[in-house]
Amino acid sequence: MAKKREITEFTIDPAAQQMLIRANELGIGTAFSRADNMAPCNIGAAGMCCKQCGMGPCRLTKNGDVGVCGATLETIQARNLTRAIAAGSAAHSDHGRDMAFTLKAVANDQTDGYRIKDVAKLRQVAGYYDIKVEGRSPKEIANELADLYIAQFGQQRGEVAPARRATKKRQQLWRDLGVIPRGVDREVVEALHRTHIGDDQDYEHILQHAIKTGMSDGWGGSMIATDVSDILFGTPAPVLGQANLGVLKKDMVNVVVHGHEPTLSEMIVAASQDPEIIAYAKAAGAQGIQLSGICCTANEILMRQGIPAAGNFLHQELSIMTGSVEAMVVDVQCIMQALVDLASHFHTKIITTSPKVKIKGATHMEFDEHHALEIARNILRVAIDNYKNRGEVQIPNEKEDLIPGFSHEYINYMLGGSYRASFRPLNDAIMSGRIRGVAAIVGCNNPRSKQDYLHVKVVRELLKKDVLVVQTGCGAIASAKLGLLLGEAGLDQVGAGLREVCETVGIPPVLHMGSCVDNTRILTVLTQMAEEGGLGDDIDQIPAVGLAPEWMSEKALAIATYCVASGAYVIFGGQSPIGGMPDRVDDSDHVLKYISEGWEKLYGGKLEFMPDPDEMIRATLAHIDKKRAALGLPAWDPNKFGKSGDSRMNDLEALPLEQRREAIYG
Ligand code: SF4
Ligand code: MSK
Repeated sequence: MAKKREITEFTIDPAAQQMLIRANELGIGTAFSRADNMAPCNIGAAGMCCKQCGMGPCRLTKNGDVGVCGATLETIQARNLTRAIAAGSAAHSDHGRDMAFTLKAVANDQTDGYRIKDVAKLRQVAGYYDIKVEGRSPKEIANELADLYIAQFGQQRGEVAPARRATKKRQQLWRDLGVIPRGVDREVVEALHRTHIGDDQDYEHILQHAIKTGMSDGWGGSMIATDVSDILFGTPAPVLGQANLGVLKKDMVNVVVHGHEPTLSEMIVAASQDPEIIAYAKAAGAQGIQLSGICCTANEILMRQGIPAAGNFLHQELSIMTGSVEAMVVDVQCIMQALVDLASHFHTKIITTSPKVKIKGATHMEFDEHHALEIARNILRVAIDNYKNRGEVQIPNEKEDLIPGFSHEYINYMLGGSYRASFRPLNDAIMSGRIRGVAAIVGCNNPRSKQDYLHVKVVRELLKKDVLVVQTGCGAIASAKLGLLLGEAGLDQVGAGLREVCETVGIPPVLHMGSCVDNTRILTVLTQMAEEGGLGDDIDQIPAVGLAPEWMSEKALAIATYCVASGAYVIFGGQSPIGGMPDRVDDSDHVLKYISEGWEKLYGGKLEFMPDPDEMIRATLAHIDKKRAALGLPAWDPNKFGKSGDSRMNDLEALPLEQRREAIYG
């Protein structure tokens, strides 16, 4: 029987703890309690079970075991991992496909609420593909770009177009290894074909296709999703936002948007500002409409519009538990089926909107980009009509300010300004050792670990060691809830060199770069850093590491795979899905070793799983230092910097006038 955890072991967030106490009082289960009640299957968790055909399921627990068909453990593990990567790539990429179709509809005046908001980004992206921009209207350019992007999904031969945005060296490596995706759908379909009973049975060969499939996400569907979102809704730049359950309002109609695609949520934002809808809410007795987000939908509207985030993945149930949410509007991905049953204890309406996602018991109001604004208004009217049904409300006070919106374009601009925007200052700061390296700390929450604990522990420790942190997805919201995404609040917790850079440029030490599809922004930053010079000529030479301390989704595995293919060292926390078992000493770690040492030899990047956060931190710093040494950069010295900029001014101001003069003029 698994051990039952105390509430303080479920989460470090006091707002979440308060809601979990309420759940206990009301006798309502949550993902946290269900995780305790559901002991994971050891065999499945270690990737040692195959149910690919009706001769199985086959469980390979003892040395030398093979499946009924003769499949070995490494074949089964490689197949399981590849299928997960294919599912994750499919999810992200389908999101990208829908965005491309929306762009096509906007270009042809077939929508009622969208417009091309960022023409500069449209022209920039068109330029990557030699789409003519001079003398053409934005809609003409968008139409051609939409056609090109839609074609990437069904393309059968050649190379997906966004792959040409990688460094020349990386492109050549991929070509030599035969892993540039031909088309997004083709690679996902082939992954499923190869892993069917009786197909590809050489684990290294299967995993080569896993790389190609993951790349169809990162250098395909996800990159397309990010580009089109920026073109239609604006490239993010810093805005002031707030995060945690305290953003819900007692006297307003609370509508929580949850999922991933910004197409509907952006329209709900627009509709919520419609005077007619506001008047409708006031007529219902509320002060207005309070919109907030959960998961990556939260990130999308937070970084573009400053709409507050009610929380990350594990806050979806807890927000309903406040009793203050009139409607939770969901689209795709990371939506718990448990929401409907949980909502039945309160007055909350769960509204599904995607033609791909229905949940028994939820209200379905299908989204159609051609009539998006009207559908958004109708959804808000349903929420407003539900305001009168509220029962007892208990909203935690916790909320923190944050500054999200650090797109790669903005990072480039902030480092050099409009006339000399460049990654040069960042590269210089790394080369000098003011910044030791960069860590991208991304990904989900997982109720099998303590919510936010691993994220925040790793972030805090790396900041102290002068590592600049960039974040996306639910990890970014974890740091936001603790105030790490707000300049001054975070700066007293960082190393002296990093602090100097943050003070000089005027940035927080943790940069929020968007949702989980926006991990492609990190690829772009790393590529541009490599092209800027001084840090080698490809991503695998940059002192940088990617971490997903609390991962849980198949999308996270797809992200890890395309990052490895791009040259990054990726560390996942928690359980490895191909961990093997101590009883099986023969071949249970072949796949684990291959995605680390084997992939590193081929791509310069590797994927490893480490449940212990201290080990994650040690491995991250060791990798960064190894890359610094390989580049011939000075070893990181914690005492070398920190006596210029604001901190020097503060020290000087503390001195008596004569001594201050002496210190300045000698
Ligand atoms: Fe068993 Fe082979 Fe069928 Fe898998 S494919 S379930 S190992 S018989
Ligand atoms: S929402 S995939 S829990 S980051 Fe993108 Fe969060 Fe992970 Fe879903």
